[in-house]
Amino acid sequence: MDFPGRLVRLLKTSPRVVALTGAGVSQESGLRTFRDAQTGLWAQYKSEDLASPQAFARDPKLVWDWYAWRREAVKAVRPNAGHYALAEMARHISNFTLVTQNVDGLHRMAGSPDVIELHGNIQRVRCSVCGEFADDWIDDPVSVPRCSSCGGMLRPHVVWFGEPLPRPELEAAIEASQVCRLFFSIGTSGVVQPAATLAHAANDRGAIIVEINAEPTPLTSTADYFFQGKSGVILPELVKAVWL
Ligand code: BV8
Ligand code: ZN
Repeated sequence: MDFPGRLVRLLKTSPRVVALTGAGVSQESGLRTFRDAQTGLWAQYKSEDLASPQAFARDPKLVWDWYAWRREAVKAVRPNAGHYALAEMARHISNFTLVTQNVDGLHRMAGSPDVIELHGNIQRVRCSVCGEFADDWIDDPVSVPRCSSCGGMLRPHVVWFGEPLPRPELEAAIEASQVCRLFFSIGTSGVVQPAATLAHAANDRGAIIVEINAEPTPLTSTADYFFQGKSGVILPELVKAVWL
């Protein structure tokens, strides 16, 4: 695959780089994206309706089981070449910040230990009352497992719609986006806020915007470069073109 010389030369100079990823980067690992997440018994629910404090208040067991189902789906897959290529980029670029909207933990598994998980991590569980993390719990068919400290219901350590993002992670992502020279937006439809503002924060300060996505998004008209296709194919090609 050919890449514009200007982009390759820029990457060789090891500029400050931010990469924001979404569900599309995990699609080639066999995980459904958010927009086409609902299959089988969950098909009758909109993701946004299950991923909210209101849904948990209304039917905690339904929401708990949905996350248990997704947790098993994540356990059954492995990172793909796109995840590994981003981990490789971090080895070549001194100031590389990887930010993800994904809760699947696949970036960590691919060797990106300092990935900023803006929306949490589905493998982690905490108490919905006292906030204490639980490393293990007893799943039973009728009720949501309880916190061993206060007896409150356990919940996934993810950010639900209507809930604020964790401040340290959000601030770190905004700061990095405001000073980067190159901003990659990869496998995200760019509709969920405030994550979708990061590319614009970078663009407003003159950064070069590179979008890699299977289809155009609201960001495409702003991007300096748009590579349409699969991130698990394009990212390894880019790494090869620049550093190998
Ligand atoms: C908040 C965790 C306030 C849970 C998630 C302003 C305007 C409008 C609405 C809002 C606004 N501000 C806030 C809102 C509301 C809301 C929001 O943005 N709604 C959207 C739907 C309009 N935002 C919130 O509620 C946020 N909280 O605002 O709190 C507040 C503040 C202070 C105090 C109190 C309250 C919280 C947002 C986070 C929600 N949690 N996930 C869980 O996972 O269960 S969001 C979840 O959905 C994911 O994490 C991800 O962020 C998002 C899905 O988006 P993508 O990752 O982009 O995935 P998608 O499927 O959409 O697209 C995939 C793309 O990949 C596609 O384009 C496809 O073409 C492409 N693709 C597919 N395969 C490939 C590929 N590309 C490359 N290669 C491939 N192989
Ligand atoms: Zn508790």
